[in-house]
Amino acid sequence: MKPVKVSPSLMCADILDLKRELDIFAETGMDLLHVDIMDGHYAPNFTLGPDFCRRIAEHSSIPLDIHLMIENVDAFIPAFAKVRNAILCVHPEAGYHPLRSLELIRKLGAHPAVAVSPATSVETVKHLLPQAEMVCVMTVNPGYAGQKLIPQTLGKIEELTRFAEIEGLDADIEVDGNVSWENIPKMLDAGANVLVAGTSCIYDGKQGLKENILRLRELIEAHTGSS
Ligand code: S6P
Ligand code: MG
Repeated sequence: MKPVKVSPSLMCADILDLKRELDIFAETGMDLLHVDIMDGHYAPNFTLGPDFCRRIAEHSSIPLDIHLMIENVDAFIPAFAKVRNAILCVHPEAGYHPLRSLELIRKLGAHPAVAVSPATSVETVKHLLPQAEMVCVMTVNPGYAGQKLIPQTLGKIEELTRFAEIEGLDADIEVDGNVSWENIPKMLDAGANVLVAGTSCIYDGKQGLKENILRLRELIEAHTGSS
């Protein structure tokens, strides 16, 4: 199994205390920083944008994992591709030619990734995987933090894991949505190796951020034998 990576969701961060939280992520060795971008059309909410991403990348050396839940994504890829060493993740059902979007991301020097919404079939992304470095399996509907896991999405992680193995593809498999203490073991068993950490684990408010990150590390280690 690949080493498990953690990608804290900045949508869940305390915006007034962001610098301290970014320093905790550096200190605790977080692998990626998950940034949700929404447009009020494809996703029914508004969150962060390219200026926010650029500012974060100036302060933190952790690569950004930018989740583009937006329509007309090709028009915005150039702005996000300016962020150093970023993963740009697109939704195939939000545009007409997702392969073209992935190629544009690569051409502009960023890392292409593709997301699967809960109601999107794995078949749709199978044809995109050779051009993607990561596939993000959404286990909640796009739009909000704090939602409940849609159970049938776990089977999609398994399906993609098997497909990647059979085809010899090296894409990381990320899981996004209700990545909770209870759900993490099932997600890892299904084959996910990148966990988006939000209000269900590191931002659960029950302990401090640092304590929760250490708890998450321990859970991953106990479950996989690696941290
Ligand atoms: C949802 C978004 C996610 C959330 C994440 C929050 O549209 O793509 O990345 O930020 O799900 O985590 P949680 O634990 O509150 O579900
Ligand atoms: Mg997300």
